[in-house]
Amino acid sequence: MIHLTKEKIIEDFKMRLHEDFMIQNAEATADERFIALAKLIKCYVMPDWLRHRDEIVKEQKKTAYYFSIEFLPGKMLQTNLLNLGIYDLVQEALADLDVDLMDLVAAERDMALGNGGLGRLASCFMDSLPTIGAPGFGNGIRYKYGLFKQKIVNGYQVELPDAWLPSDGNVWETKKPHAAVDVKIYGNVYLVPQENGDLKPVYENVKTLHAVPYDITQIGFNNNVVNNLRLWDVEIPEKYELDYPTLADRRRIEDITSVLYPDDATREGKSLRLIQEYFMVSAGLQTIVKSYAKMGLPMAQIHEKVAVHINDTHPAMAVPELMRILIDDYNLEWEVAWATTTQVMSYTNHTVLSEALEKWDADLFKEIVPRIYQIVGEIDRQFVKTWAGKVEAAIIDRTRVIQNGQIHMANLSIIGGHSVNGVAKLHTELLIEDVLKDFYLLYPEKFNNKTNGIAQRRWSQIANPDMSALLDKQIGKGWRSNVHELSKLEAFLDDPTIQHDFYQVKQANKQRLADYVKKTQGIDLPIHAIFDVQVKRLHAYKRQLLNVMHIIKLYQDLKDDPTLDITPRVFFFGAKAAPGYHFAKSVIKIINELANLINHDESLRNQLKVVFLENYNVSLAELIVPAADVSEQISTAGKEASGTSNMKFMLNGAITLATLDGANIEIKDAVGEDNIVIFGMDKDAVYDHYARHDYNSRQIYDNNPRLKRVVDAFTDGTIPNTHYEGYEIWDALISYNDEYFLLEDFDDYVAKQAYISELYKDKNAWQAKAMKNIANSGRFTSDDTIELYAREIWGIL
Ligand code: 26M
Repeated sequence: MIHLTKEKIIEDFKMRLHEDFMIQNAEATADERFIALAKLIKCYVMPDWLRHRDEIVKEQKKTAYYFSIEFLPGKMLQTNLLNLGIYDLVQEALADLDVDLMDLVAAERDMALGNGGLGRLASCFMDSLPTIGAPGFGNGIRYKYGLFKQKIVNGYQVELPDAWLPSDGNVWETKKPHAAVDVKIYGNVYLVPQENGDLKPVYENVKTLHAVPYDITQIGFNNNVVNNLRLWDVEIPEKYELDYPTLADRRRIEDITSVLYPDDATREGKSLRLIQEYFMVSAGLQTIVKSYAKMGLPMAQIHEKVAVHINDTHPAMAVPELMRILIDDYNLEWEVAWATTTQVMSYTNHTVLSEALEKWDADLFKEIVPRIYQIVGEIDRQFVKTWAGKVEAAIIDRTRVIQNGQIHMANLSIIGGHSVNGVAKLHTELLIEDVLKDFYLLYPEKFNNKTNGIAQRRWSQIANPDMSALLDKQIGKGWRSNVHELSKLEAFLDDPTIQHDFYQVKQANKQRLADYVKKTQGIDLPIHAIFDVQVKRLHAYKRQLLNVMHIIKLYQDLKDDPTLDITPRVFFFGAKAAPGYHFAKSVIKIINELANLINHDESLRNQLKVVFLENYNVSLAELIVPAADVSEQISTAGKEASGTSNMKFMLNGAITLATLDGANIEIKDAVGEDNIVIFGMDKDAVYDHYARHDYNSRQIYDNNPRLKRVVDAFTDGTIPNTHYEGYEIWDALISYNDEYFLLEDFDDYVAKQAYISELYKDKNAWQAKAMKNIANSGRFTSDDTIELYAREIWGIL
């Protein structure tokens, strides 16, 4: 990057304000200043971006494209400044102008084009790809509305549109009209014989969508490498405006990139969603093939220069779409096209939940993408032909792409690629031995694990500046560029002075969160209490309800004995429920009413507080995670593919209270059993219940009076204003046999919570464990995760 001084930044910043807003700095709003600074950053990185692109083109470097229907970057200003190495310089320059950088940070809107873990992971990878110097680009959709904004009204979740995009666009993006491509949907396709006997598709009555890309630079950490996230928007080109004569017609088209589907782990077979998927895949692949074609190399070898990653099955149509382009546009033979396509494609699975497995009705598929439907049919036929007689017919029936009139997107992704990975060791094992075991029999060589990681710079240097300063003092600044140096902290775990320093940092972060809660909800929180946090999407398998049951138990204990002293606790929840997920919404209502009950009960003497944080998102996470003492990771063993907030909390010195699920297991391996609190059934115990069909929640309920009293609190009027919700929950736990085993895990959970309460009384012992967690968190950097993808799956390094 160009050499910058404070003076130059001041001069450039003022110039931007003058040019763009015709205003002096003194009169500018935070909004205007933010935009001016963001534009300045774009300008500063441009030479690096152009150079890196030129380098890739000139050296014909193999490039990976990460296709994802979701990206969840949150705010970008601080990361960009940090990665450019000008954070402090800019902060000082602004201070000279009487401007607080934090006011500009506050002015930026969260970019929330994702639901949760999967989208946030994609964004962590976007940060890490340029950081390791890899040619890796994102490909997604520029939704006009991101994940809904959550309001809590009378304890209920209300969803409002997230109008994140200003009318003149997002400052970080650059519209590239010259790079637009056309995407065809609907209509009829006929295969017409050519003179040479080849069949060529002829289209009739298609709708043509104009896909326009917007590029967002992705800046590597301190290395002058700049990559790109390309998000596609839809437009109606003048050329095709006759196809869309009415306003209603036009609106239907604009709808395609209008809103992110807010379902996480459940899917709805909506046609608009299928169009979104194809739109993004087709626009992305057409562009990629065009740029490969410019190299003048044979199409049959495209896999030597291009890798396409399918992030969950949502972009699975990349397989038939690449086949379509190679066969229809470049005249490749089926076998040749197939050989290269399967080498190009790779796929990550993010969940074992069967309700999340993406399937589409063949009729809908055929209507919307008729040519793709034909190709999928051929992929299916070839697959059956290949395996017929070689394996049991039943295996073929279970693994083929088209089954009972449905297209199975996971099957398509696995058959059409060379790599399938899970996102944590246990998750990959489960794919191999259970969920995808038939595929493992056919293609054992395709399976591999890539445990998730996180963008650690964001979750330490940006989110937790006080801890970062303390680390600098204790172990030097090297950890800022090499997180593995956090292990240097191992030498100080038992030093009481340093333990105390970390305790003070934590308390200061807790105060910041408490101030926020006071400001937004008017609740006073004692920061000497344990801050116990569960923030993630609301889902039955994540078991927020188990956490609630423990809170009810504590409440009952305190009501039974008004003189009882417990280690004070504040329980924090942050969670959005999918708008159609009734049960999840009932849990939100219960949490809010329970919070209301507890927070206003003076007889509890401030020993117990419950806070539901409205509209949990990336920015809020940056406030919450550094303030946590306890990280709740309590999913039913085997259900949470990995989890990534668990890694963020660990990095910030929280103690993990967890089941042996997802990456929790790897956290345990990293810190040792004494520095994490594990409870409940493991995956084998859960699977034994499945195999034996012997789980009986009613029996547990009948034989455990303490537990019975907690469960009955949902219906006996203990929690006000939750009549229907309470019965719904009671039914799920008792009448419907407690699908996620809350009752079986309850006693152990309560016991381990009691252990945590004891442990917290010994501040030094607690801090030693917290520091042990920080010291061993380096292994969860997404820089390393993505390097493994780059080397082992994509072959781009
Ligand atoms: C599908 C169809 C229609 C609408 C929405 C969907 C859909 C969207 C998101 C389905 C699943 C979605 O996300 C799954 C997910 O986020 N999985 C999480 O991935 C993380 C990153 O790998 C893991 O850490 C989490 O454990 C896993 O739950």
